[in-house]
Amino acid sequence: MTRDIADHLLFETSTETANKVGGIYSVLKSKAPVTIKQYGPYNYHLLGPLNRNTYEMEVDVLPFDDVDTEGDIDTDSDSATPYEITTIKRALLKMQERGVKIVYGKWLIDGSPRVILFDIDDPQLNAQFLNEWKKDLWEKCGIPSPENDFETNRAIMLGYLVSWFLGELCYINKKNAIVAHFHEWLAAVGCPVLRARKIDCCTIFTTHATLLGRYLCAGKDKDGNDIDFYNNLQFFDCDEEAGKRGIYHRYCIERAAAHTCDVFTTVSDITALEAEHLLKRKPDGILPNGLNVTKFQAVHEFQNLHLKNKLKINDFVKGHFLGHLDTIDFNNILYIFIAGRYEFKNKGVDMFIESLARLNYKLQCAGSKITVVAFIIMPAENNSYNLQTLQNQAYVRSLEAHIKMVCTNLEAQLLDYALVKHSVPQELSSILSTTDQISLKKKIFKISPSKTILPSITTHNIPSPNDPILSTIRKVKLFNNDYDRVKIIFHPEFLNSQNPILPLEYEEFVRGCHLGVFPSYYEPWGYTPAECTVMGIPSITTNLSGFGAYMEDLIDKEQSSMYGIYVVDRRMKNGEESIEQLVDYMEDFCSKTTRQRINQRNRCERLSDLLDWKRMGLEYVKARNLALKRAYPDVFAQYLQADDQYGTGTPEIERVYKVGKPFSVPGSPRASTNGSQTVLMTPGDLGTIQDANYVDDYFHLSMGGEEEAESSKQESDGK
Ligand code: G6P
Ligand code: 1S3
Repeated sequence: MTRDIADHLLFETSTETANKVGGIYSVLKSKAPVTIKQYGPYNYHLLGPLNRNTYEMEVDVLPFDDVDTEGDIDTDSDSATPYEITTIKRALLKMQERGVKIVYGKWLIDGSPRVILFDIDDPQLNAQFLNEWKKDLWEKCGIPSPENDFETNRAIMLGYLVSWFLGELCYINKKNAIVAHFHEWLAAVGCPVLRARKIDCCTIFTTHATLLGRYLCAGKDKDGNDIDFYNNLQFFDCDEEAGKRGIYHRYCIERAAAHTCDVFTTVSDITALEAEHLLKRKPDGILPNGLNVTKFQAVHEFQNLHLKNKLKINDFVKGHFLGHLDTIDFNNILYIFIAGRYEFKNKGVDMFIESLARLNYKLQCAGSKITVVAFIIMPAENNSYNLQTLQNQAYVRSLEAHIKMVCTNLEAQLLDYALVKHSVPQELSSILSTTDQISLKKKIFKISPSKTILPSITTHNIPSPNDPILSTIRKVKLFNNDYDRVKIIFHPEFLNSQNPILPLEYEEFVRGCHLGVFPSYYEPWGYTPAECTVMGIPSITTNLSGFGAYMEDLIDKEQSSMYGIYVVDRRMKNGEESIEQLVDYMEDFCSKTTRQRINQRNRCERLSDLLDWKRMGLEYVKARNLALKRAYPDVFAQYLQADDQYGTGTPEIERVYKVGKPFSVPGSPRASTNGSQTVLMTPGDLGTIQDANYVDDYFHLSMGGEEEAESSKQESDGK
């Protein structure tokens, strides 16, 4: 059957669609504007499970029963409900008739993409279908699923519902080609099922981490030693390793998705290598993660934000270190942090703490006057805030409020004094009323902070006696003593502006800090350092993280620290050497003057274009084109011929986006940010989507290119 591949429909499926969990939510959300720009409002939908507790905050619900369920569908693009939407709604209605509960609506984010959320937790639906589908998955795809793996059961429910929907749609909609893109194994059961059912659509699977990779990196070998993952990639017996960890069935789903999709991708070179060995298929290319970069009108604005938010962190630190503030100079203080999901080894928290202890020692030996406050923001089991933290913060806030009140009185007294005496009072007591003096004294002495109680290393009560972070802090003896130049604060919850002790959104907190430190061992991409970069905050990462390796490929090694991009080598160096390198980077950072830090932040922020979806999104476009080409080679070839108006074999729009110069040669940073139309390609071995490297493989790459071409022309014309 001939389907229109240029006017295709795109469906992206993930468990994080309109459901904030982790990195994939950030990918989908930040990518939405460029995807909508390419597809318009009707050709792009995101699918996922319904989170009954939160969907109302995420989605503007729309009706889908407002279309006729019988008769021909108007293909006129000007009709009230476009053909694409009518067919989608009809498919949903068919499913609803059979008892599936569905929420259809617009995701309340930039770009407002449409979402379809299936209630996979509905007990009735589970009772009706789960066992049947599990049996089918075994019989048709050879994938086993044990009785009580809740997560796998949900993955199966989602996979079958998505396949059902796409099957219905293909039957109703005979016009548009369909691209189904699945993110991560949890959402990827649809890949093998669609293939087994021979549904007329093409599929892409993107793995954002492999199951086995994550487990192996975090685990120990049989002798209790850390597993040397990257040097043994090719030697793992994957079935056995998955079996030993009780995840064989999940691994089967992941591997089946990788092998049954038309185009297999991942987010970085390092994860591609891992996938090739652990999932036994070399990815067709890399889809690196971008960000939706918003630029300030004035360059200095982000610097002002740094100062504003730093002052808020200062307020918190004043409370936390109450009784010890005489040992902290707020003109000489640096805030550094690590943040993310609590994966002690994978996220490099072990290395972070060890290097902090060494930095502390070095700063002490050098007689440094600097104070480094290192925050660890990682959710861990806790029983709310500890008393000391709450009391200290409450005391500082109430003293602050009281002083504000006294100052109001003081203004009037000062005015009177100046008018009457025509001079400046030499002593505060000469203008401060006795009542105010007494009340202030009482307030100040209400809490006499004890010097003997050290500032807490955690803000919360953490019940586990073996918490890895606390145990390691104890081991390296970073106890926030007065003589310590490096202080540590473990905040075992994500931040938000309602937080009673540190009322900041995560973004505000990052802006207020000086340096993010993310020495990950297992990090397929790593949004945290990327986010730092677009906010102009320097960061340290590793060449085992997708982001770190990506930046290392783009910026000359000798120059990268000037841009605030420090990459620790955890791949070729041993653990000890990597820690020393991390300490050196932090020490180097501590030696900078304020001016140097300001300049570094400016340079860092200028890199944000490298991470913008406007560039990164192109790899997604290529992946979809490659999928269409593989699924419909003849139609694809015909389309290209028809599109070749200039007889050059290159469709016009695509030419605008061709890469200007190879990445191996230019100076640093290696991609032009001067508004030219060249597109950044994914660096590295695998690089850009394979097979799709030829001009003939592209068509319809419009992502606002014309607009951009015009605006950069205007810029160069000086308009
Ligand atoms: C921003 C502000 C400056 C301030 C500086 C402090 O750049 O615009 O006014 O001096 O932050 O930087 P620091 O690295 O010392 O926090
Ligand atoms: C994964 O989330 P994670 O923190 O478990 O996907 C993210 C989005 O692609 C990626 O940034 C991260 O490195 C992966 O590990």
